Amino acid sequence: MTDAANPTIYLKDYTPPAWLVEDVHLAFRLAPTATRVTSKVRFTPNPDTTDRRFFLEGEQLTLIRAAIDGVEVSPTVSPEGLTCDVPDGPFTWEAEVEISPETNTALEGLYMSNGMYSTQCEAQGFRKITYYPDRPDVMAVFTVRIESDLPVLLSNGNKQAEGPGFAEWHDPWPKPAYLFALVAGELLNLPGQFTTRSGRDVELNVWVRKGDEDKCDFAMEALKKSMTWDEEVYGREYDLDIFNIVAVDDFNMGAMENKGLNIFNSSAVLASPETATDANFERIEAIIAHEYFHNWTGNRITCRDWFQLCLKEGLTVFRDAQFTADMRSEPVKRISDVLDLRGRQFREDGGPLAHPVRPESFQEINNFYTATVYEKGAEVIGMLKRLVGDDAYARALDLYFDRHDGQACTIEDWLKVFEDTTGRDLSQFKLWYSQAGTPRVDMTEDWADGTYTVHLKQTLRPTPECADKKPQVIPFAIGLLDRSGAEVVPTTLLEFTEAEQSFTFEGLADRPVASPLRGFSAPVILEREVTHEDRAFLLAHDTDPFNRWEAGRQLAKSALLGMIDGGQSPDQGFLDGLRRLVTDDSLDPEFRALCMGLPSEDDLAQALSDAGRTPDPQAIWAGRQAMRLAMADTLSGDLQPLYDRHRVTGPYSPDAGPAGRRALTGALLSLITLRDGGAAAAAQYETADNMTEQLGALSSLLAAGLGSLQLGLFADQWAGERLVMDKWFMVQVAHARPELAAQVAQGLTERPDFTMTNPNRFRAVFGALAMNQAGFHHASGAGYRLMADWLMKLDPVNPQTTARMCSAFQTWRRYDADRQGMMREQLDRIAGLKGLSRDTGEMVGRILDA
Ligand code: B3K
Ligand code: ZN
Repeated sequence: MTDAANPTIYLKDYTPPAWLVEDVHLAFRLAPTATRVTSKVRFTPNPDTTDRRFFLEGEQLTLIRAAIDGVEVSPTVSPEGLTCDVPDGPFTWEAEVEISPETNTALEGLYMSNGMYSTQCEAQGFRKITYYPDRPDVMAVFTVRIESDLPVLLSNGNKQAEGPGFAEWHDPWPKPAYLFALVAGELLNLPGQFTTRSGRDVELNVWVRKGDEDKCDFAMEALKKSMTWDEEVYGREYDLDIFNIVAVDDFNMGAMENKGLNIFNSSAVLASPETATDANFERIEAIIAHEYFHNWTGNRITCRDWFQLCLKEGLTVFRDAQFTADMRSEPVKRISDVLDLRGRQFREDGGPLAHPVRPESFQEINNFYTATVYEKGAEVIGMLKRLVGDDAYARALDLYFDRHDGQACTIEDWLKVFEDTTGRDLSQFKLWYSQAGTPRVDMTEDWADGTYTVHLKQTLRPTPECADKKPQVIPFAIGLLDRSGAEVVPTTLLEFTEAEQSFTFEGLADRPVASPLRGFSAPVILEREVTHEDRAFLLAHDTDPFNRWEAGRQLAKSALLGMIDGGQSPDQGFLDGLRRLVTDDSLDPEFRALCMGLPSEDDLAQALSDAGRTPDPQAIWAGRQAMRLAMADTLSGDLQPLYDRHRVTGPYSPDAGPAGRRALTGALLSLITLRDGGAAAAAQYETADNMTEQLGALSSLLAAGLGSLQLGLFADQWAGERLVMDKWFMVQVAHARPELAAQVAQGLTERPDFTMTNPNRFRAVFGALAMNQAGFHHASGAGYRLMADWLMKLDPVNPQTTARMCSAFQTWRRYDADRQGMMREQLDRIAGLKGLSRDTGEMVGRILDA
């Protein structure tokens, strides 16, 4: 779906900028509805092109005046920007514009949130601040003056002057406009200090609104750990005298890596034991690290154009995953990442929103900050590292930083450093960046005369950008075990490059048990015939922790599918295996908790659909409920003793050890609550001194159809805590029975503390509704209708968040004709909305068109 107002932009049309920027001076006179922005930009002709057209992007700006080399000019202004006659050689552009931060609810550009000014410029928000070449390959040195009566005035770089009512900042590192940031408000800071290994003293600050100052310590510690880790592991030091983090309540995503001034959704910074869960702490640590790591992978080396987004995002996600694995447990991190990848990225790759890791076209780039670009983008880096080895990876990265520092780069530049380091030809590997879809690998095995052979076959479904897919390079890690559980062939990396390929292992005494795709060495769907016994054997004995978990997962999945689709009763073999694992105190508690988690409703729907069946969301929900009851019964005598043994006592710590034990006791409590009428959960709720246990108890109760008393107590206790109340909104919708989910969500929107201008609150209700699969897909269609009603209300307020949430409908073709019809009707309604945003229009169009 494309039209004149929403043109499609193509990678193949890239041309270099006609004009480069040497430096920029910006001055802001802040006022809620009439902020004045003056800009002074020194332009020079780009020697790499003869194109001299002059166009500055600018949207929703009121131009007050413009001048070139001090002489007033009258540019031709359109809704997208302006053009004007310019000299042949270098010149100075000056402009003054007026903008209205207070009415900017889209949260892109300069906006106000609870009385503070904040910015979000990535990807194309700077053009809502002033006229400028708003593209990442124009990098410039920025100097910024802010005038306001507010006490705290921040921008990028180092502070060079301040006085009553103003501050001036200078960032010596050339950067694209998308990394510009400004914050002004009545903020308090938690100060900190870091000395880099070459001796630079860096002032650190976490800035928050009054009342939140007791929730910053963890973020500060996470920042220091990240700074140390990047020095130790990647040899990367921080490069300014100050590093500021600011928490903002109204924010479209997690956080933003603006140079020297990272701006965060308050949910990704603020944490105290009483208000944040273990999962929140872990997420905060990972996001702080992610944004900090962008200083090198994203800021010092940025993207030539937005099609190269994975260059910074895939690499930075990969780096933050390495960091978390080092800080916590490597297997647990890998398992969690694969769960997330399969849950979000495989779903995207398998439906109408599938796109390559490096997309080749878009209408609205904000729609491509996706699981594919981020998470599959990180998997691609992981595969590259596996293929070349750790040493070559480290050398290639050193070369990347040396060769490209200060540049705006492409995936070709990235792969070239690996080719130059290793002498490898990566042209086939590059297909991972251009072919959408999740490869399916079919595996069969042979055994004869001491030789074991594995036969692999890869297929990739056609997607709009390419019908005839070529085989990709798949690093396939495999180990072989004997029947005693000893490893007869340790983990070996097979380079699987053909459509079909066989690999042999000779000189074996007995037929081995294969442990394929260890550590999930490639983002593929592995299909193979494997006996129940072999899966149970791997669950008990695999030396690769990921595959041990995977074996349990596959057993759970086939047991559940047998119940949902085949009317079978819960598989006792699976239940007994699970019991052995859960009661084995030699195993990491968090690993055991992960093993207790069943495949999600959406995973099961996807599995059924892959097998050519039509998933029935209600039957899936009932199957999971029945399995959980069967787990509670099989583990019955073990549950309470295990819970008592692992319950953490003493002061709260968010470290991986105690957090892992709380994950296990939380999983146990949810089973106990299915059979004890809620007594244990009510007791935990009462005695909990931390949010993990308080919310865990509440969730267990709600999941068992109990907990109305605690729900009321919770709201009374936390009425003033925005982030805690988001959890309260969320759990009710998440655990609502399918036939009530839409009604519960609707009821919550009628509360005075529900608001559409805060994305966290909106997501708490409607993100949870989309996650509650049986509720969202309830046969009445109430879930679909409510979702569409609210997306249509949100679109004029905040197009970015609306567009993102449309993905709730991306799986519509999986379902029966009635549901398909109802979802289509809602998508058509959204598509027909008068004045629909480009963001939402593109998403709905893609979902419907495929
Ligand atoms: N780079 C930002 C994301 C910007 C999203 C714009 N819609 C955060 C991150 O990935 O670190
Ligand atoms: Zn990022």
